[in-house]
Amino acid sequence: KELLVATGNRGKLKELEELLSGVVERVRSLADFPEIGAAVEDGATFEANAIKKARHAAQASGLPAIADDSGLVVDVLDGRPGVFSARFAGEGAGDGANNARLLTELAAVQKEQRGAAFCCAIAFCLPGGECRTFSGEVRGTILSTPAGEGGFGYDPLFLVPEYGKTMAELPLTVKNRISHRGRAFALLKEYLATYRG
Ligand code: ITT
Repeated sequence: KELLVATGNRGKLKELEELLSGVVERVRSLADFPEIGAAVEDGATFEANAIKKARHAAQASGLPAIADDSGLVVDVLDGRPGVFSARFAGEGAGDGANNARLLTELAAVQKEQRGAAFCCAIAFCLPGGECRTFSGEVRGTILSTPAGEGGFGYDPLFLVPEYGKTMAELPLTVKNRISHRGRAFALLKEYLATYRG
């Protein structure tokens, strides 16, 4: 069985490929389908955006596809940046600029008020258009200075209390076990075990 992973984010792709190893026979990426353009991510929720991306990729490729829409939901920012996490510091902003923006917005916020969650929705779509979504979440605290070289995005600022380490300080296998993406993926995996396509 082949599965297309529809993401342009290299950090996500690496994590999803690791999670999928042994689950599907062959993982394809958008690199194999240069003709597939980006889907418009104008949904109000992670689930809606994940479906937009996966449905577009499945229809254009003729393969079952998954897409991940995820982000950081910060308590004191009333849930921002949420679905806008990739462009918190503006369209095309990189991880560095987004992290800097987060630190600026939280500059006056005390440690106890810096709670946040990483949220992830993974959509699985068939070429015919049928989709399912699976969601996961992990809670943590936003630090004032980055730590760690692993992961991507906001990981260096996201402290996982149970480990006393940031997501960027945890090995990929550990991050995948506890993360929003890992949790959403576990539900997808259960579903795929029963799916006969
Ligand atoms: P695709 O849509 O092509 O998959 P993207 O980077 O645009 O890639 P999103 O719209 O879902 O993806 O944005 C998610 C953003 O949330 C991402 O850019 C990160 O900054 C952040 N994010 C998501 N998961 C994360 C994780 O595991 N660790 C750190 N940051 C994460």
